Amino acid sequence: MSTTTAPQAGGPARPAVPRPFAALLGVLAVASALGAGHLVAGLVSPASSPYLAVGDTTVRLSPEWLVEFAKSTFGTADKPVLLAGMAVVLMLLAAAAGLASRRRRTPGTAMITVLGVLGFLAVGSSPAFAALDLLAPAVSLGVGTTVFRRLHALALGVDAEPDADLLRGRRSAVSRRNVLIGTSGAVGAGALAAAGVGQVLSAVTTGSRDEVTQTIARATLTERAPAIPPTAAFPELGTPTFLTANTEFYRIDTALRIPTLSAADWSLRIHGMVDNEMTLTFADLLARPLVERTVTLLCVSNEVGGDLVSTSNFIGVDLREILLEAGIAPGADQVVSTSSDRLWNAGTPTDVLLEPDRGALLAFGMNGEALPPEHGFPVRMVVPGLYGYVSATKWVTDLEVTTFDATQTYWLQRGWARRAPIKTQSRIDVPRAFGGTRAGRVTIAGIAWSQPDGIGRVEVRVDGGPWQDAELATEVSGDTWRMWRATVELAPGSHVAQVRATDANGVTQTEAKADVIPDGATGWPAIVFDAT
Ligand SMILES: Nc1nc2c(c(=O)[nH]1)N[C@H]1C(S)=C(S)[C@@H](COP(=O)(O)O)O[C@H]1N2
Ligand SMILES: [Mo]
Repeated sequence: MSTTTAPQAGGPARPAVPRPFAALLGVLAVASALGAGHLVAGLVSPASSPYLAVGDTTVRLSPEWLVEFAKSTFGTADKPVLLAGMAVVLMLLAAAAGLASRRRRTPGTAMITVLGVLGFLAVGSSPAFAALDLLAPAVSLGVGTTVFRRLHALALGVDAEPDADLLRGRRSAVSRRNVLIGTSGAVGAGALAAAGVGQVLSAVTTGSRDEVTQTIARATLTERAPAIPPTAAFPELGTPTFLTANTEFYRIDTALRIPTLSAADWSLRIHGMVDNEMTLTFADLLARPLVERTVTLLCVSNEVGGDLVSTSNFIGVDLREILLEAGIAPGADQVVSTSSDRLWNAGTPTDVLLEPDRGALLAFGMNGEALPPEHGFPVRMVVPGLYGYVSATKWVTDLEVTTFDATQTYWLQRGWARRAPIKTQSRIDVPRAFGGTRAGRVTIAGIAWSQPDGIGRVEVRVDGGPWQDAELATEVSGDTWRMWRATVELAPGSHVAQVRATDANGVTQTEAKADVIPDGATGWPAIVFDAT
């Protein structure tokens, strides 16, 4: 059995790689390039895999009609279909590169280099590009050209010594062929193994908190939170800082075990009374306009004077726009949001979510980093102006558009109200309750809130005397708390200070005391303290 091309008449012909081997060389070179690139990307930065980057770039550069066509034809399989299609095209190009190089390796090397450069361009043009991302395409290019050169030399050898092989009775030709087959098999297996290990590593790092934090740092926000002026808070007096540090943010949930879902595995299903059922992945969120909103969150269980209130810059996407895309059917008055562990849900009034100025969010960022696991990583809901139990679902993975009559959510089954807008409230932070202060000029300071319109006035009084206007700190937004302070003249002894807030529309918080259940505590905060 001859595996070689017969020498042509009229002079010593250049040895040529047998056709099947030629095609195989090209395929193996490109496969090892992609495998090695995927491996390095898995170690360094999953999105920098040249193969995936080319796929992402293809999607980004595709016309809208093509993307829509792919989605409607293949549904959620559109990405696997794209990647498989890319693999077929790449392997055909690779085989062509090999076949073009039966005698000289220059044409194949050139084609493989062009593919490598495409990988560089795809990685480099990614919206989330960082310099280290160039490592994977660089390794790809190096491995691809090296494998091609080495295998090509080996394959030429199969043809190069026909006469010597004849002299040695073909045994050497057969073994050369075997060496080539063995080496090819090893290279192919190595390429697959590298790709597989890269895939496993990517799954570990893709969508980790660190990765999401990096993505947030690089992201371009279409709406930025307002700057917080230093005059917005008086932490030096003893009120909270305007933004609450993530580690200080109050925490309320029923979770015994915090769900540990990576952003890569996260998806949100939007279904029920909608025109278009949707499933959004984390990548889908990142592809939307990203907004940052400063919101003060409150728990309905906050007692008058309590500390279940905190403020954060939340980064995410506008929830109203997503609901409009889903198309809410008439009659649907509730959106039920459920966490990934399915152990908790909340029902939010549809009309509130659809208010143009409400600013409801699917949030994944908190003060510039990914949500901490205990605050809902990877994605939670935030609706300014509603208590958490009817709006702020952490680890959210399911939104069902339905009616209040059809579904009773977690806390409603336990006696809490359907509708739970945050009530206008205030709190005295200094002096500390039952604490002491110096007699004479005494500063009383604290916070007040009235979402979404904001605070118009705060008054204090001491020992049942006349109400006195407090000085209001600079307002950041109606969706956040507002600090206030007042100075009073006090003789030594025990005193009672009281506060009451009035909203921007002139409505003063009620004096009537109410328990936290069913829809939030009311009453004027009061503290007792000593002046000495
Ligand atoms: N999955 C889930 N989400 C949840 C809860 C919960 O128990 N489980 N508690 C809610 C309540 S009652 C409040 S007040 C807020 C608190 O959010 P935080 O812990 O980030 O402050 O989350 C809401 N989201
Ligand atoms: Mo809550």
